[in-house]
Amino acid sequence: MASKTKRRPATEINRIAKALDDAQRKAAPIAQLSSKKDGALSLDDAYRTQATTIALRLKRGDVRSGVKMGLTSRAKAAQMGVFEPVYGRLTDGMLVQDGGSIAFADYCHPRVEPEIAYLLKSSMSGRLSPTEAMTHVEAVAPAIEIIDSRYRNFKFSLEDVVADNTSASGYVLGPWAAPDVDTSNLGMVLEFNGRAVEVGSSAAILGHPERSLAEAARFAAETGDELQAGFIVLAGAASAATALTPDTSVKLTVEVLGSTGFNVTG
Ligand code: 0L1
Ligand code: MG
Repeated sequence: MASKTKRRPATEINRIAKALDDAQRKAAPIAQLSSKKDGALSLDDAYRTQATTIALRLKRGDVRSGVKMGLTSRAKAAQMGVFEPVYGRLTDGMLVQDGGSIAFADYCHPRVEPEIAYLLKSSMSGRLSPTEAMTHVEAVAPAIEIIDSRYRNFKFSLEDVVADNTSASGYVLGPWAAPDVDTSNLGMVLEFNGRAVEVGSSAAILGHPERSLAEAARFAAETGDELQAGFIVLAGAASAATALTPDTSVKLTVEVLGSTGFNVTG
């Protein structure tokens, strides 16, 4: 990830990471980094900032639980005006139990995305084909990602959103299935209070969610991260994201794989 922008000193990366971490904990969005004079980061520095925000979570007791791919479908990229897949990091503190609840007030402006999750049985890194990547997979599940930008108005540049851990905020996992399920073109329905808000196919995730899985291994190698056995890989959204509302029951059903969901309290 070469860049012409000067590499920022660690003190500056730490300051930006702390501002994003504070915004997340206080549910109080901040101005986009790129909107400030000299605020724009290189992509390298954005990934360094992301790693630093995760280090702050780990210091508070979270444990790394996996990674996520973002901006993987055309609908999603068009919604945000950012046309490049991105990579973020998950911790166990972000896991919302299947059937559990979150409080709307704990978030800046949360949205949800219908996704597919893979559970790794062995570590992987570097340039792998989707078939090679699948040899590291223990199981596959329907998943909902909760995203929440720490920037005002949910607006950002590519570098802004990478620094903000690609808006990663929460994830919900459905039942695990054997990895030989063909995930290339599964119907996906996201419902709010029993009403369909997004209908799509897993094929919208980079053409095949297994391609996104392989991309995660490449991103890990390029950003100095590690994909370990036991990690979850969220392959990315099959559609645009839908804004959450208080007092909402959210359910995702993925053909063959089954359903998962959670509730939003007011
Ligand atoms: O998971 C995603 O696709 C989100 C990536 C970052 C863009 C956003 O926050 O919408
Ligand atoms: Mg996502």
